[in-house]
Amino acid sequence: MASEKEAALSAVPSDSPTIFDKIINKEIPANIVYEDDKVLAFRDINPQAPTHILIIPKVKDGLTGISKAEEKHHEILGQLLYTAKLVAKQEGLEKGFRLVINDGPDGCQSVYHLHIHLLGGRQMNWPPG
Ligand code: D5M
Repeated sequence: MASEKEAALSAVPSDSPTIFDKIINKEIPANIVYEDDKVLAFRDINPQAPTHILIIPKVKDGLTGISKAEEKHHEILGQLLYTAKLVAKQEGLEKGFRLVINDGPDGCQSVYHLHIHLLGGRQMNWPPG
C-alpha cells in the first residue's frame, strides 16, 4: 500500500464521489463509532495512533476540503467539531487528543470529502511532520 503521503500526492482534487460515500451508503464496511443524521465517525483504516477516527459530514455539499468552506457550511462545521469532542469522550481520551484537517496536496489530503482526524491514546509530538 502506498504511504499516506504518496496517496495524497497522487490524489486528484475533485468534487467526485469518494470512498467515503460508499461508507456513508454502507456499500463497504467501516468500523463506525458514531452516527447521526448529519455526521458519521469511523475508525481510520490506516491508524496513526491507538485511537484514529475520521469525522465526516454525510452530505458533502461541495466540502471537498476545509478550504472550500462557505458561510452556508457554518452549522455542519460546528457539528463536526462538536462530534469530535463527543467521540473523544466516548473513546476515553481524558488525557487529551489531537484534531487534524489536511487540506490539498501540501496538506497531505488524499480523500476529497472533508474529514477531521481524531488522534489519541499516545503522546503527540510537535511540530507535526
Ligand atoms: O486522510 C484520508 C484518510 O482516510 C487516511 O488516513 C486513510 C483513510 N481511509 C481511506 N480509505 C478508508 C476506508 N475505506 N476506511 C477508513 N479509512 C479510510 P487524508 O487527510 O485525506 O490524508
